[in-house]
Amino acid sequence: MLTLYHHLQSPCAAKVRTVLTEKGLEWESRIVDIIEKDNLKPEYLALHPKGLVPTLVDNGNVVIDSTIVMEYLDTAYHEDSLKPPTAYGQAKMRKWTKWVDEVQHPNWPGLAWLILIRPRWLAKSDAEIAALLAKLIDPARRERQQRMLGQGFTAPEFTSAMRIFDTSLADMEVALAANTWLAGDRPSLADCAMLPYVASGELFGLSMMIAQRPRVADWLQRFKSRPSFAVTMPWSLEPGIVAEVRRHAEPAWAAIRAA
Ligand SMILES: N[C@@H](CCC(=O)N[C@@H](CS)C(=O)NCC(=O)O)C(=O)O
Repeated sequence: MLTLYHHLQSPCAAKVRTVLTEKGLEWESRIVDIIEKDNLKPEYLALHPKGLVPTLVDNGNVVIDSTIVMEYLDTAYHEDSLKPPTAYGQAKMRKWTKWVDEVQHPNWPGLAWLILIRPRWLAKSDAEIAALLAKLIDPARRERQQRMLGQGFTAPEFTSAMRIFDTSLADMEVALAANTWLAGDRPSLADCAMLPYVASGELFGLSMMIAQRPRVADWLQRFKSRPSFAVTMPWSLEPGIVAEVRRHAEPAWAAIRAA
């Protein structure tokens, strides 16, 4: 039995949901509320010592770190492989998963945290916020969240996130000129890794940046017509949530337009 501990708005968890669905695997869902920091409760830390989502448990075997989880699933359940058949194709695929792990994801909170989490934290009392921050294990994460909470869209993390997202889209446009999907002519773990970021970017209101890259726009449309999309990004299909997200993102785009 496969059990996934995850959160609907976590792109790392969304990567794994895409793989599970693309491969037609059955799995049990356990939502971990990362906004209220349930990920830092002892029972979850026993599974994932860094207190991050996602965590996959497969018949008692615990697998953490979304790229490792994706690779694990594709190897353990090898039918309908999401790895390109050639060594070169796999090298191209891992270029993308490495980019996501090392650059795209570490810079993502400058957009996602500000839009999805900050508004909910701002509704809390100082004591409640202090208690949430105190739970964080990683001092760098605590410092970053504190800064973004205070500075909002003027935080340096916002500028970096926009720059990195733009680089991702530009590189994707180049890759998609050579192949239908990022690492070949079939969807692979590379596509599963980038999907949550591009789809969330569109949801946040960055459609113009995507539209400037017609191949990326087409890639996103193709993904949206696959059954995995509703499982990858279920929250993006609920009009109430979309409207709320857009409302929280609006100050960012207003600042950019004014500049
Ligand atoms: N390298 C990890 C990163 C996981 C990660 O950053 N997870 C975020 C959500 S996308 C999280 O759990 N955040 C909780 C927190 O910041 O307290 C992976 O790929 O799984």
